Amino acid sequence: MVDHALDAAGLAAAGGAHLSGGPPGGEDGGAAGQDWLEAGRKLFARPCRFVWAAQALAQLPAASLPEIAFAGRSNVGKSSLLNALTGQTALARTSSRPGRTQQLNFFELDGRLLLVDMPGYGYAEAGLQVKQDWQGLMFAYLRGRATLKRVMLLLDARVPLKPVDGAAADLLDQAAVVYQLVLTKIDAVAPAALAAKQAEVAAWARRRPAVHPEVLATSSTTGAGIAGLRAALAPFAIA
Ligand SMILES: Nc1nc2c(ncn2[C@@H]2O[C@H](COP(=O)(O)OP(=O)(O)OP(=O)(O)O)[C@@H](O)[C@H]2O)c(=O)[nH]1
Ligand SMILES: [Mg+2]
Repeated sequence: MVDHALDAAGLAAAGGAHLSGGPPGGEDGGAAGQDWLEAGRKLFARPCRFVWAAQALAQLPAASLPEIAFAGRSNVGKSSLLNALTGQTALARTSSRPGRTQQLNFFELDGRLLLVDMPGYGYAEAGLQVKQDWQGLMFAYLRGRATLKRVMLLLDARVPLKPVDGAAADLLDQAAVVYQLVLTKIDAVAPAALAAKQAEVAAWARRRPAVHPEVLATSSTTGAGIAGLRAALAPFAIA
């Protein structure tokens, strides 16, 4: 398993405390933005491997490296996004049927960052017990994990926001876990619809205290926005 220990100073130096996690200047603007793009490109070109799966809180790996969790409704494209980020086709298992990921899956990137693929919430067809188990684990993890630096909260660009998305955002706001909204599947919407979606999501986020102001837009299918997402995550990796 992961054997790196980090103290608070190390985490601050890694960027969790003083870098906001976004490439300053945006994906195409400014020298600092370009630096993060390059840092993200290099980081995600490094090996990434599955290290752990947890089905219950007691099974979580010891907190060590900074963690980035990918959360969102079932089928929103969390596992696909992890594969796109790491340039691997089958690192995380994906499926067209909701409910594919049923554990917290931990992936170690270059010994510098943990990426956590979460089970989806809001999966209507799951049995009540299964649903309560997954969601209980997911929420307990999000609320209580000391090394969790940021949650990427994924929203499907093709479908309206759902009450369960609001519930997840409420939980993160209450737990004061900084989270960033990431639209997925933007290849499947026309430019005008995407612009309307971005405005809708930005308005939805406006009064939420713990949300990062920048909404990212991605497609795991075409690779759109993936470089920007890598740049947003690069500041959290230990040096
Ligand atoms: N068009 C399009 N389809 C996508 C994209 N990303 C994922 N999908 C599809 O969406 C479906 C769900 O993808 P997953 O990555 O398994 O979704 P998930 O959020 O991990 O789902 P759970 O593990 O069930 O919570 C699959 O059929 C993917 O092929 C994308 O960028 N564009
Ligand atoms: Mg999944």
